[in-house]
Amino acid sequence: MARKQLVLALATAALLTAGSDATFSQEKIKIGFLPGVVDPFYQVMQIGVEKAAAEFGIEVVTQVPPTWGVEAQTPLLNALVARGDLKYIVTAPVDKEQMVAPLQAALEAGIKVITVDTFLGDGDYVGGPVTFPISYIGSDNVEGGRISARGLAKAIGGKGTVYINSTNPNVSSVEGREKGFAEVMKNEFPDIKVLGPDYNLDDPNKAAQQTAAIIEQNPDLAGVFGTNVFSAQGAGNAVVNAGLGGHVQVVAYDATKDAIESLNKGDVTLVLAQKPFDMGYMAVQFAAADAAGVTSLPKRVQTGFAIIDKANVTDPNYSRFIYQAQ
Ligand code: T6T
Repeated sequence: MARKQLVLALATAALLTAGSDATFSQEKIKIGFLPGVVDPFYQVMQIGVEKAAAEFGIEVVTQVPPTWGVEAQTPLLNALVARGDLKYIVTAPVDKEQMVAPLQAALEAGIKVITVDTFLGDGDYVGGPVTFPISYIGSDNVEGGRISARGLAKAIGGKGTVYINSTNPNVSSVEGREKGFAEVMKNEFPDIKVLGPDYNLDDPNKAAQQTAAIIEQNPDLAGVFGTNVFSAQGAGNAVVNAGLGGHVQVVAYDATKDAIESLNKGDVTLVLAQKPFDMGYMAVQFAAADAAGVTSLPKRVQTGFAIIDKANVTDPNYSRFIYQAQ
């Protein structure tokens, strides 16, 4: 009898264990996706996020700020945290200092953070001032700025005045681009004078107005560097509206269809494509890996670029990186 009871107890325990395992494996991990703003770059990133989520059986809750800024991003973050059912947040912090406290609060509420495209602090999550995110997955934007500077310098023959139009200060991505650009111009091209950056707050109309004013004050302007989608779009439009398309050289960060059209028309010299699909896909992979117990995820992943010009724009090895929301 005692033996029978023991067998029954063991069988029940085994069933319970199996039951709880089964329940555990059926429970979908939920993650939040909070990009910087509505734009073609983050739309492609969202495609990467959703593809990986479908493959890993993860549920994604997406919130996209309508405008760029801490005021727009923070309430959406707080709402994601308040749901109480998210395990991870994949986000592009819109300010490297001001988004630290709200994201730290998310962590304290039990949500792990993965940053994509932009980072917190100085981006060194091992030895820097901010180390709590699992990883930064994005472009090496300082290098992207250097590439842009060399491309623009070549296009203008190594001398003249160039102008940087950018979005906001304190955003790791565009700040890196401005820094890399200015550094190369200073160290490698002493005959090039750099104006700006002016900050357009991610508004293409403002970017166009600012660039038009610069063109007016500097009739000899040789080149323009637009550090992201809306900066390049606005600055490029100002150049064309002034009748200077193809005369003032434009380097555009971000491979939107608009930028590629301008490249084909000869109004833009060089387009830097980032890899937002990779950023989104890998961030979700990282969440899945972390949830599965992986402990050796790299704290920084650089996703690289495709540098597109008129000569390679139809080559599928390059054109595949043009941002297309499917
Ligand atoms: O350039 C991208 C992104 O890398 C940057 O952080 C913000 O602007 C974009 O989203 C383009 O609009």
